[in-house]
Parts: sequence; C-alpha cells; structure tokens
Amino acid sequence: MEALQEIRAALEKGQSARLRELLGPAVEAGTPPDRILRTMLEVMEQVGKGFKEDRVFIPEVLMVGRAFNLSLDFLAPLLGEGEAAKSCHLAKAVLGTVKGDIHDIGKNLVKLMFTGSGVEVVDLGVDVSPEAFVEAVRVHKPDILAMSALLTTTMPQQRKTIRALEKAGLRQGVAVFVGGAPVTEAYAREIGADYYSSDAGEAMEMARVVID
Ligand code: B1M
Repeated sequence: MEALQEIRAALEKGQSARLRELLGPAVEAGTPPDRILRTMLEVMEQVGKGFKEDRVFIPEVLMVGRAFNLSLDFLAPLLGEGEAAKSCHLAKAVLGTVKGDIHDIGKNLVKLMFTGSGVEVVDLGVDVSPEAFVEAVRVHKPDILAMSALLTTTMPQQRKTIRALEKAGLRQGVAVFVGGAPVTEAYAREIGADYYSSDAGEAMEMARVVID
C-alpha cells in the first residue's frame, strides 16, 4: 500500500507536518487505522534498534517520538477512543511514566487501549513522582494505578510508588499495573505489583480482568 509506505517514510524522518497531511487522506481512502498503527510501531522498533547500535541519535529519536505521539492523537478516536467508549466508563485508571523517565509512547498506547475498552484514564504524563501518584490515587480513587518505566534506572520508582501507597494506607483499594521494556513478570512480583503486561494490548486484557 503506497499510503503506508509514505507514512512509514515520513515517520522515519520524524516529519510531523507531513504525517498530518498523509494520515487523513490515507484513512479516507480506506487504509485501516490499526494497520497504520502497526506500521508506526514497526518504525519505532527499527528506530530503537538503530539507537541501540549507535546508527540513530537522540535528536532524530526525539523527532520520531514527537511525530508518533502527534499521529497517535489523530488515530486514537478512530481506534476506539471515541465518545461511545467515554460515555460508558467501566473503571477508572491513573496512568503515568515514573519519576526521572520521559518516555511516553508506550504509556500513550496503554492509554489508548484502556480508553478503548471503557476505562476512564487520568493521565499524569511523564516524570511522575511517587508522591504525585499517591496524591492522584487519593483524589481520583481509581480502580487501577498504571506505571510505565523504560529505563533500568527508573524501574525502582515503581517499587517506591507501591511503598508510598502502602504508607498512605491506599494500597488495598487499587490494582497496581506495571510495564515498560525493562520490566519483567518476576520484577513485578518482587515489588508487589498486581499485574504485569509486556504490551499495551495485554494491559487492556488485564484491565478487563479488573473490570469483571
Ligand atoms: Co530512550 N532509551 N533514552 N529515548 N529510547 C531506550 C528506552 C533504550 C532501551 C535505548 C537503547 O539504548 N537501546 C535506553 C534504555 C536503556 C536501559 O535503561 N536499559 C534509552 C536511553 C538510555 C535513553 C536516555 C538515557 C538517552 C540519553 O539521554 N543518553 C534518555 C533518557 C531520558 C529520560 O527518560 N530521562 C532517552 C531519551 C529518549 C528520547 C526522549 C529521545 C525518546 C523518547 C521520546 C518519547 O517517548 N516521547 C527515546 C526513545 C524513543 C527510545 C526508544 C528508541 C524507543 C522507545 C519507544 O517509544 N518504543 C527506546 C529503545 C527501545 O525501546 N527499543 C529507548 C516504542 C514503544 C511502543 O515501546 O515504550 O517499550 P515501549 O512500550 C511497549 C511496552 O514496553 C509496553 O507496551 C508497549 C507496547 O505495546 N508498555 C507497557 C510500556 N509501558 C507500559 C505500561 C504498562 C503495560 C505495558 O502497564 C502500566
């Protein structure tokens, strides 16, 4: 599909404006939004590999990340984050990327999946301290607290947040979800999280377990 190739090329170059030009017509011409998202995720994987192998550098990665997030804003309503989903909230989640960590693409995908399955999301953004998570749990009284961490150095913030929740007497009422590339099932168990998922789709399935 030519449209997908153009979208891939624009994302690889981090061309946000070009992507905005391409996405609408591509969808109108019948390209399925989930197929576009899959193509965009393939690009992220490729960029991640290039970054690891020192072929792609931070400024480029930043531009691609920004272009990805802007495209996700456009695609989200088409992928289920619509008024129908919003009008029948089955559960509430507080979501964020932990302190010291500004990676938000995976978190935004989790938000998309949650919202699409009827979970209202309070998105705290990135670099969220344990205290800010605790305060949000106190204020919003969510069913789910979901934390993303992409760095081995920021993973311990998930543990710190769980301890802070316990200290505040708020741990019992909330299901804690953890995820992010370096996070594992074993780590999740070790720090006392309730649910671990390796990708956003799995996180949505876990959310369904909580809803049921
Ligand atoms: Co960064 N970065 N980065 N980076 N970056 C990684 C994570 C890294 C693995 C690259 C590498 O070296 N190979 C490496 C971490 C190494 C480590 O700790 N083991 C790394 C590094 C080192 C850094 C900096 C320290 C670089 C520097 O400054 N020297 C710096 C740190 C900044 C900070 O946070 N304080 C940094 C900065 C950046 C950018 C800002 C340039 C940019 C982020 C842009 C943005 O997010 N808006 C960036 C990016 C884009 C990446 C890579 C290339 C791609 C991450 C991504 O978005 N992937 C990444 C390499 C890689 O992952 N291969 C890398 C696509 C996304 C869909 O996947 O986020 O893993 P991911 O989400 C997945 C799952 O993990 C899961 O679902 C998603 C799939 O459906 N998931 C959850 C995520 N959260 C979840 C929560 C859940 C459940 C599932 O429940 C709550």
